Amino acid sequence: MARKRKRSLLEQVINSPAEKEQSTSPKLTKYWLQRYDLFSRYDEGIQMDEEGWYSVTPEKIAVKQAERCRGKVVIDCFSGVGGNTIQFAKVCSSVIAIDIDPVKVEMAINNAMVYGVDDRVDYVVGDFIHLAPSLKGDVLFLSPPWGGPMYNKVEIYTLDMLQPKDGYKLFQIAQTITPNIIMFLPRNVDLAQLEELAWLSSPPLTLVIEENCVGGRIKGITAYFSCSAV
Ligand code: MGP
Ligand code: SAH
Repeated sequence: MARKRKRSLLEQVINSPAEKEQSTSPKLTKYWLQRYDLFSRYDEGIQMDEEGWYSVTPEKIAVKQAERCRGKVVIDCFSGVGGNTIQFAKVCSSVIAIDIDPVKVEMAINNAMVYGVDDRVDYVVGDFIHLAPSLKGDVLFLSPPWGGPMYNKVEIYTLDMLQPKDGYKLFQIAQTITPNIIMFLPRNVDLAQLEELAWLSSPPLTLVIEENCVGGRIKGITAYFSCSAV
């Protein structure tokens, strides 16, 4: 149903005052200044909302994460406005993109259209936690809400701070689908907890941790869990 509205949505975005609003809202200015790091094709009609601005994975990072999933069936469990979904669509055999917020899904479809990959993604509006028992895929990508832009006010970000469930629960649910799990997490995340997740799994999982930088600044940490090379 969401797909039917994609063309009109794209036209509205291109012609709307959204760009002006986004550039003048003080709390979003910092992100707007980074707009081309977030989406290199930003000027071609990319659509964002407030949560989208502060949560989207910068394009360069999303490209790298997607490269690890080349040729696989990927489930983007918290797809937001589609920063990761677009890059998965370019290199993966298929992509399921899930978000609980229908507005985000509309924006993600629009944004995938900008990149010419909208027909390579199956979009689902829904709660990942409820959908999990019916999902099948090779790789699960988790970039859940971190609790807003204040996530970095604590020295060490612990996994229980993740939403909509704590990181242990999210990981446990993910493992019922596949052991190949990728988590995009705050730069101040407790690395010892990630190691614990890997070695407490049965059988223990391989863990690769990647620090993700843009313009020399660390933006986040990607944890790649697998029972074999992903
Ligand atoms: P940031 O720390 O808010 O921005 O988010 P920045 O520019 O690094 O701020 P600085 O002033 O500290 O330099 C950095 C990156 O983290 C964003 O670009 C998003 O990719 C990611 N991110 C931030 N938040 C709050 C979330 C979130 O809630 N969920 C997800 N999945 N990613 C987030
Ligand atoms: N990786 C995305 C950003 C994800 S932000 C990008 O690059 O654009 C986290 C997203 O999780 C938000 O869009 C929020 O709506 C969604 N979300 C929150 N709870 C959810 C749930 N239970 N199931 C699915 N999506 C959820």
